[in-house]
Amino acid sequence: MKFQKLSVLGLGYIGLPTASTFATHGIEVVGVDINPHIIETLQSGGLHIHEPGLRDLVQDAIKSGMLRVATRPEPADAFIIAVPTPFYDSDKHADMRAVISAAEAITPHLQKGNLVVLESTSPPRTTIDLVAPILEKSGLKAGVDFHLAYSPERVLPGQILRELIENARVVGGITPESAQAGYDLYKTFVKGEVIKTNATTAEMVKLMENTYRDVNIAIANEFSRLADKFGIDAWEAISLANLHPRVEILKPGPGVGGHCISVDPWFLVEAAPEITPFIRTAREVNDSQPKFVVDLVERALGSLAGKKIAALGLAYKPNVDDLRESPAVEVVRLLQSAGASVKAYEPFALSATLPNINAVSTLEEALENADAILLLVAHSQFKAFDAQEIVKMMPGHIAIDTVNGWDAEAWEEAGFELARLGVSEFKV
Ligand code: SAJ
Repeated sequence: MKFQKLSVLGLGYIGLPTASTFATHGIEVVGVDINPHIIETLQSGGLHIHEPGLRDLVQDAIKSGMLRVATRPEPADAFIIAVPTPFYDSDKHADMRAVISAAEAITPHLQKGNLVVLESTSPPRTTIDLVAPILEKSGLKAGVDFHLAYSPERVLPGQILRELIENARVVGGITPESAQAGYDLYKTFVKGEVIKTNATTAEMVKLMENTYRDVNIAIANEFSRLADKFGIDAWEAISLANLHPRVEILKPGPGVGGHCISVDPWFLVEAAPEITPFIRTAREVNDSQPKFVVDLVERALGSLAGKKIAALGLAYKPNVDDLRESPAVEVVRLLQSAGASVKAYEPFALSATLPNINAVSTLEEALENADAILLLVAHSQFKAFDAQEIVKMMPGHIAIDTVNGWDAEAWEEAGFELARLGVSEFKV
């Protein structure tokens, strides 16, 4: 199938790079977002999200005339839905309202022979049970009059533009013809393999990938607790275990954040709670890791009440500016509730404001008067710290490393007492 015009609904971390990449590969693209502020920002040459290389790509696409942005969709050969599917906070139910609205916005424009692809991470069977019936209100039949497919994005924030083109891509159709139509669309720019399957399998693939990672991080976190209890160094033990040819343990840390891995496993638990106790437990282990870190800090400091702590990093992982679902933010909040006074320094997001968090804009400010320095994110610039310099910048001599970012000998030589996650030195 040949595509001349495409409409991408949702211009966020996935939709905008996808729309721009299609536009720079010869397809006329209308990028749609319901948020007029985003449309105005893009039209005036700005960008509402941070991703290396994205600004240039978007500008090239807009200047070439192949990418236009608008608040409503218009008729096209194909439609891609790339809107967020977050969770309701309290009961962990998927919030599918944006997917429903996007499908409803496409329906009046749907024509015979069109292709619709859902990319948003969704519970199993969403394409068939939720999206198809909405689109069929057009009077056209899914899989007969128009093609319908699910294709998950699998790109890593920070490397989206490269991974979008190079990663293998799964396209699941509600019929083999729909899968083929999706294949033809993504082959416009995907250099990795494009594999055809059915829609529900493709939905499950995405959820299984992120759940696999979540449970593997949970076991690493549990190992860090066991190491602490039995007086060994978890990092050393993990690296020794990983010498085994069939073992690859991930890294412990203050918890799992971001809008993907800390969220996606809940789609499976919500869809089938009675047969997913393991996935649920892994989520709970990772969600309780910030509390474990706070206990570690308390042991290192004796007590938390009135203590001044410089917290380094608020992002959900190293070298990104994304603070969503960040365990570092949770650690800071828990420390404050326990009576500590925390100054947080996040060099990747200096202008971010978070309710009730005292984010400072320089390292000096974070460290003045501090009793302890707490490493929460393994940003390269934090790992490169010279302990001899840091010791001169703060009155306290306690350092806590939750990400194995600092060399114990160097920090102890500089005069610090170093507590490390997964290394038992401060007994309960
Ligand atoms: N983390 C650990 N220990 C580790 C690895 C990660 O504690 O050994 C933590 C990180 O610090 C972070 C969280 O896990 O808080 C997630 O980080 P990540 O780098 O593992 O993944 P994301 O969330 O940035 O991106 C993931 C990717 N999925 C997989 O690797 C299976 C990406 O390919 C997906 O496209 C993305 O989720 C998504 O959008 O779903």
